Amino acid sequence: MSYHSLFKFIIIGDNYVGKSSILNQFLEQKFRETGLNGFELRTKILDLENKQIKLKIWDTVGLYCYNSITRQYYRSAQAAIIVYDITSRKSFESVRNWIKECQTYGTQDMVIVLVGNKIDLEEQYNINNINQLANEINLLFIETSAKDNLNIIDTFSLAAQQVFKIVQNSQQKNELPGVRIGQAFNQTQNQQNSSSSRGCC
Ligand SMILES: Nc1nc2c(ncn2[C@@H]2O[C@H](COP(=O)(O)OP(=O)(O)OP(=O)(O)O)[C@@H](O)[C@H]2O)c(=O)[nH]1
Ligand SMILES: [Mg+2]
Repeated sequence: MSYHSLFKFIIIGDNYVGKSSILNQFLEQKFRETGLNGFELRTKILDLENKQIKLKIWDTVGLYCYNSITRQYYRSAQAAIIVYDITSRKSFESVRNWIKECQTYGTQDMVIVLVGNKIDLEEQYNINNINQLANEINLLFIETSAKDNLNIIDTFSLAAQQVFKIVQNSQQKNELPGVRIGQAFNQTQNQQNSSSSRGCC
């Protein structure tokens, strides 16, 4: 399928926060109660202001012992989606570490979107200084529910919009930070496609 631009994302965050569930909801409009575990490259065409954007997204495993594997994927990613669980203070406290990982192993203009997932469990909300963190580090911030399909598409659209802006700015300066922009053609609003693969990006 033809597309206007290709963007690469990585989804990170502690174990069990719902990274794979967010991706499943985004790609397949499905939610499973049982967790999924593993590194996986997943792709989807996203419609962004009538442009077909191909997203390649690396799903990662949040356990510390997998961090060295995750680090291999930062450099090629234009955006990192950092997920925490709104019912888990520990997963929120890890956010700073995940940001540090992005700053250390990612590119300088990497877009970071902070996602507070499981908002359907609002009664167990356990985070209070989120706005402070988002302002302090100048992050984009959104709350989601993979279970109820709340703000899932918006999360990826938000990241893609920011990457698009950066690409346009660098094109004006004649720099291209590893993003391929093709000719837009055959654009239709409803052209959406999803697939999954375990191959290399
Ligand atoms: N209530 C609720 N449960 C969720 C939501 N998202 C994920 N879960 C559940 O949380 C658990 C962990 O979800 P996963 O998607 O496997 O988490 P993960 O971040 O991919 O975990 P790792 O791959 O092990 O790092 C699963 O039991 C999911 O069903 C949500 O939005 N609401
Ligand atoms: Mg997972």
